Amino acid sequence: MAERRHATVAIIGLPNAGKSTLLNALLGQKLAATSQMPQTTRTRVLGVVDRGDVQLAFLDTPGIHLPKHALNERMMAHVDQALEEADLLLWVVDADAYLGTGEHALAKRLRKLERPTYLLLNKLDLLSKGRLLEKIATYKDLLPFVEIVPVSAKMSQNLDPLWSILERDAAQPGWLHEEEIFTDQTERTLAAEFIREKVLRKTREEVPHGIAVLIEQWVESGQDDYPEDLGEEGVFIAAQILVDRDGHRKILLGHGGERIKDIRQSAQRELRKVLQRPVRLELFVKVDEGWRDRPERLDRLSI
Ligand SMILES: Nc1nc2c(ncn2[C@@H]2O[C@H](COP(=O)(O)OP(=O)(O)OP(=O)(O)O)[C@@H](O)[C@H]2O)c(=O)[nH]1
Ligand SMILES: [Mg+2]
Repeated sequence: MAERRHATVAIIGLPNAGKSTLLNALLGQKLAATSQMPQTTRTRVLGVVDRGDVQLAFLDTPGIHLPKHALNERMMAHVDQALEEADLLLWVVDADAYLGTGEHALAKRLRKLERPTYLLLNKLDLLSKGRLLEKIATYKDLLPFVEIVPVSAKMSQNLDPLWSILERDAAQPGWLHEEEIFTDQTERTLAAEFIREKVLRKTREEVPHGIAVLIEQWVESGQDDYPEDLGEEGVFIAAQILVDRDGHRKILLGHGGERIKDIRQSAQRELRKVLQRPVRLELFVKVDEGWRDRPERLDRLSI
């Protein structure tokens, strides 16, 4: 039998490039919230895949941006930590967008780091062959990339070459994580993240950046206060959605409470799938001005 090997692989890049979509595609399971809003991911999310003798531990990270609040500083600290821990770096770019100053700044940083870096030209499904070739030419001299791989995270396209490359290059001896461990996300964290995802998908503009979700109650069947009509083996979840100001609360509630109802229903559906049991969800919207700059709040949110 061949010796076991592993690699910790950080998925990095600018906001909205498709990093979390890629993590979910690689895991074959939804672990990370994704949305069209930049700055969706706020922490590091671990997803482990064992392939034969090789264990690949992926770290999804927040999109790199200039921090305006303590929240964003913590997000960037998660990126720093992932860069430090990783053996290999997957730099995901939105190949349908222009290469700009953000990419140049990141390239400069990575050049100093001297870590094996792979460029993933994501959103391949949106590009013609001609444009893809142009993009490769535009990006290839940014850094001495080990490989450049065009992929579509959303459509799970062209992931096989990526797997082969990672299996080839994972060089650390042994395995880092136990066989049955595939993530560091708890059910509660996943629930909070997917509730936030639904808010991001159903609101626009500045509202989503000022939102956080706190799980207030988590009641399993058999415990006091469990709603018996939920059936056996279900879970009752009450969550608070924090907003930065009263105007945002009104937007979230919507006319006659229509929007929050819609958010609650789609989050409840998603949580049933993720937790694989009956779920009843209650949501409360609470104004907590300036929470993004209060360390104790950020601690409580585990950001
Ligand atoms: N067409 C297309 N869209 C994609 C692809 N991958 C991701 N997207 C979309 O791009 C948007 C951003 O995806 P995310 O995975 O949330 O991006 P991210 O890099 O994790 O973003 P942050 O967490 O904000 O840094 C979402 O609307 C995705 O559906 C792809 O391969 N093709
Ligand atoms: Mg993300």
